[in-house]
Amino acid sequence: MISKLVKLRNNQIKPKWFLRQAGRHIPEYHEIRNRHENFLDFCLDETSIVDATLLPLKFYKIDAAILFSDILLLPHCLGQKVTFKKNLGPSLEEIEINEEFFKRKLSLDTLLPIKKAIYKIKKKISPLKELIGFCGAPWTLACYMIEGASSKDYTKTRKFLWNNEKTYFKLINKLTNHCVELLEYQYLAGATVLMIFDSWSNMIPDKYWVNFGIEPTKLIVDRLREKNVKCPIIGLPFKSGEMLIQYSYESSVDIVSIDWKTNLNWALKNINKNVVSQGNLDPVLLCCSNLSVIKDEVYRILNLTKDKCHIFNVGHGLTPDAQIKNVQYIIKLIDNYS
Ligand code: 1CP
Repeated sequence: MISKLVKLRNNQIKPKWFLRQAGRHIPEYHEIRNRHENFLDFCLDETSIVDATLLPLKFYKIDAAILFSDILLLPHCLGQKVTFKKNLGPSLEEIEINEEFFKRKLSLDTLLPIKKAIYKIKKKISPLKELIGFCGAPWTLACYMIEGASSKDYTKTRKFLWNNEKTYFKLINKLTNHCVELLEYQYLAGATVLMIFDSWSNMIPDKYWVNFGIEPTKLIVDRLREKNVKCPIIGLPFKSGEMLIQYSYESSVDIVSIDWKTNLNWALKNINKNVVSQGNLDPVLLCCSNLSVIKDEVYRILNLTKDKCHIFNVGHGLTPDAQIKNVQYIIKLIDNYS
């Protein structure tokens, strides 16, 4: 499987790309964004998907394009209305998690523009570059679907869990199946790496961490392998603390994303040695005006990962105020590091 992963494991290549690289920090992004009033229309417009996906490759010498999409397309394809209000983030229609809901099918037809966009992107990028498709992990999707919005603590979701444990397990199971469908769809269209974002795994009550933080991801990866999906799969268990270690052994992912809060030295010593690591740079550093501060941090990561299989990346998404020249500076530092 996956000659590039083997090369990476043998430390022959040091790949780099940036989480949320296509987004709001590049001025041209806003020109593409402004073609559409509704963000989901943007995510389902073939030309805009192609343009936004390719945009960061015009500015940065990076090894991967990340498909311009959003994890909340999945609830949308399940018939839950999703809207994005400017500066307020997503808003999801309140739904009843009842028998009718459990019968709903994922409307893959809605995703046809994504399939067509993937074909086009693949024709336009070098075969040496990866195209990363992705989905939200079941726990994170459930958080948005129940809470109805972003939240600091997902109280409504956790209350729902404690009051309706059985239904919650059923919901996670349903979302797990849909994640498999969505990722397989992206893979068959041409994505060469898949990623599972568990952006709110830090909200999983400890009692349920294995049930909701590890098992669904393991099921997704194992089912994709049964379906002959052969590409590398990345997991991002955001701010999972010590659970990162168990996740690296038991989730079946090939690559584990290390967030910016985690001690990289500790993580590298303790994670499964068969798993490739990615990330850890604080994305906020890319807004910093002092280049020597940036250099110190980049070197800290490069030195710690010198003899390891590590993909250089940020430890969470780039923020809208990230500076293009800082990203370019970091890429130069990585390329010149020996
Ligand atoms: O930016 C890119 O490189 C493009 C691809 C991309 C990705 C990988 C977007 C476009 N969204 C995502 C994933 C995503 N979406 C995640 C997982 C990664 C992470 O943890 O950051 C999450 C949690 C979302 C949900 C989401 N989409 C939010 C809420 C974030 C929160 O704090 O709760 C928001 C605001 C969005 C909208 C969105 N998605 C993507 C962009 C560029 C935007 C901004 C929309 C705009 O105003 O233009």
